[in-house]
Amino acid sequence: MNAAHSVGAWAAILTKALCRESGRFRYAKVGTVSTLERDPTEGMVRVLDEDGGVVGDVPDLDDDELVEMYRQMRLARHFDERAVSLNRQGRMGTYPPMSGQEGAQVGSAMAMGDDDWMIPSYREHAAALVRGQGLTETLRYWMGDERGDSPEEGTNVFSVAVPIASQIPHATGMAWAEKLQSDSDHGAFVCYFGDGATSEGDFHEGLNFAGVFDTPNVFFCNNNQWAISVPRERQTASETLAQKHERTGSRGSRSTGWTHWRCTVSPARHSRSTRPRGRTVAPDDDRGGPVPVRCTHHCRRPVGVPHRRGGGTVARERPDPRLESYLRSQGVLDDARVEAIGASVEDAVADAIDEAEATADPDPQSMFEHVYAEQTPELRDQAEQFADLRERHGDDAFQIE
Ligand SMILES: Cc1ncc(C[n+]2csc(CCOP(=O)(O)OP(=O)(O)O)c2C)c(N)n1
Ligand SMILES: [Mg+2]
Repeated sequence: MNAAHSVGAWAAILTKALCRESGRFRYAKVGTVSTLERDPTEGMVRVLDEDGGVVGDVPDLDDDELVEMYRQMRLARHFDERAVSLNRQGRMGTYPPMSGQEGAQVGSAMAMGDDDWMIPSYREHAAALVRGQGLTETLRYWMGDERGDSPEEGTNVFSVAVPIASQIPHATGMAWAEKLQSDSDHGAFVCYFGDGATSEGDFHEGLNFAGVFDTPNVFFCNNNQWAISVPRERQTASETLAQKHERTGSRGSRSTGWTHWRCTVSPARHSRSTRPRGRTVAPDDDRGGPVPVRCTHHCRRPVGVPHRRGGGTVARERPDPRLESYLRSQGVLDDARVEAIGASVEDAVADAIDEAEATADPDPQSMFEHVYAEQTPELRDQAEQFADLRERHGDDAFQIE
């Protein structure tokens, strides 16, 4: 078992432990470690060793929370594997896998309170799941049905953002709007993005604005070490990604209980031999953070459409075995319970796939309805042209073989 296990599982636990205080995010300024330049043991805070033995302070989370975290990570991983398989079988379109990042996603999402908002990129399936976004909806979305991107009322999950970093100014704007309505009682707006997003103008603008207006944001950088095929060390000359935050005047919360979590992560060190070496968060060392490592391709395109493989396809590490070992050693999990969790996870995903595939396709015309509240003249023209083409050639002419 290698260090990537600590990465996922303890990213989840420590992320949650660090971020939450009385059900709300609290200030925890964390940073990054450059992937190649730093000693991987520097500043390392470890809780468990490879075999699940305790080597640090175990965060104060009760057994039920830890088991739920374990279950959610297994569910997310199984969902991811099935989704990739559906894609390979031509049953689903593009799909961005998140295997290797489920620890950071599950931990951070479990740290959120009911009134917090999650503003995702395109890869936060596990975090959205924790927030209550249905697996069926996530599948529908990646099958090309926009209705899958309309989470139920109360889940507080914002739309998927495919344009890199575009969700960051949105998150800042949402938080600012909320703050203008109530300066005292509101949740945090937790915005997820990748390491590559920190090279975008939207990232700097969004964070600058958040600093100036002291908005209730948490910026959560899931540094999986790659922007498609470009490794972290070639994306920026900045020693750390966290440094990019510092000029925005990041600071802690005022009186409301929410805070800014300037979170940029990357304790996972990616060695040339593809053996990632992990480290986890230290609340007081001002460095570290959740530690995802992308364990598979950037995304899965429809069958027949090649995608440059790029890097990041490290061994398919799982975040849950170390946590499982620990929970077994505490008498919290045993074979029967682990098996039951595995079976329930498989059933849940199988049911979601059945349901998603049984859902009638949306009206193709509806794709013109989701961009603006009111259609622009250009979109109206396109919608009319499309309707005309459908009438003349039939919908079968638009099917992708
Ligand atoms: C504005 C914009 N530019 C380029 C792209 C093409 N693109 C899709 S994913 C990606 C890399 C993003 O990397 P990162 O932010 O690290 O997120 P990850 O995919 O690793 O989660 C790029 C450049 C895009 N979607 N949007
Ligand atoms: Mg990335």
